Amino acid sequence: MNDRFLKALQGKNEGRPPVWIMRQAGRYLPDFLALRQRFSFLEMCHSPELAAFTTQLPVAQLGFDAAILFSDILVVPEALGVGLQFEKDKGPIIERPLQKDSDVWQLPEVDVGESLGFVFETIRLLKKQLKVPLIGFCGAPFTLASYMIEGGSSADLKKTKRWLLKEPASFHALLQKITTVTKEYLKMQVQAGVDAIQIFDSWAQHLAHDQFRECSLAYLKELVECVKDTPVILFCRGSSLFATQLAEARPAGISIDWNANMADVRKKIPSTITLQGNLDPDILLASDQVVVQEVKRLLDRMRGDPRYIFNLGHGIKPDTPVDHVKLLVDTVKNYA
Ligand code: 1CP
Repeated sequence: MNDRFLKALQGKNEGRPPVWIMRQAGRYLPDFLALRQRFSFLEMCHSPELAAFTTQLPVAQLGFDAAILFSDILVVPEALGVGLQFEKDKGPIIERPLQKDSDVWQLPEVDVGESLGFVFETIRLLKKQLKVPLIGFCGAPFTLASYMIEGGSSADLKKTKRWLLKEPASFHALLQKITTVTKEYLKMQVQAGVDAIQIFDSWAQHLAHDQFRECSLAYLKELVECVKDTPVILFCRGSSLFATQLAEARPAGISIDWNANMADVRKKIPSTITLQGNLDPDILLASDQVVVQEVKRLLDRMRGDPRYIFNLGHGIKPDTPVDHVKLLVDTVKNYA
């Protein structure tokens, strides 16, 4: 078992850092795109065999030091009964978005073992075959609430922010409901065998300082605490700004977006917390030479840090050439 990734989360890594990248299992991979000609994205998520196969693809083909489960953060809203579809080139659609307080009170009780059983089955299949650690994941309550209110992706989260400012009681009731289901979901991912968890708060950058504390951090803390024997990595867009607040939740790691200088972030974050990140994903769209130069620049910056994991500052872009991903991985692995 390659345990470089887990060692870095324990502060015990030696030599070159471990490497994996956010959204490594889909999007840009030719074999994934070929499967998508035959199956819809949700069919792939719901089928443990297809999801397990897709999870291991980038590890087998590109040599990452960790696998991330092939699934989506939106399977939790789906389990909460709001209806989920993915439309080509439009992204996710929530069929019955929440519009008023009573929609929150009417959300159903969820039997997590039953409604998300396909995820746990995928994990069990993967644990039999993987030779690298498996990262489970979920969306943060704030990000999931925003999809459930906006009905899909949104550039400004206008409806969500209006709700949180006008009706804080029902907004927090919604966050608490999502948190309760997600805690169960994470505990069951751990029972099924994941080695670490990453929590994605992809839309947190829309929050002001105090809103972040109240609507994001408070619930992230609950999630980190509910799986205390399993390392948790927190990511949000805006993490270079919110890093010191995220550290208060005492996660094993924080994944930093590409706006910050990682060495500067390191100085502000307790040495008991691992840092992950933070190459700008657009660099992978540049020339071979620029890819190598920028990967090395980041490696030099974090040289010798036993608590560093090489990653991007956000998910890989769909049009990224696979050769550049391979070049990134090889450059990290050959770094002495
Ligand atoms: O790609 C992988 O490595 C597989 C696992 C994975 C993960 C970790 C997928 C598959 N989605 C996610 C997380 C996820 N999903 C996030 C958090 C990470 C991030 O910020 O990038 C978010 C916000 C989503 C929601 C989502 N699902 C979007 C984003 C839309 C938006 O609002 O900007 C999209 C396009 C999806 C669909 C999706 N999820 C995953 C894949 C491979 C796809 C593409 C589906 C297709 O082929 O049509």
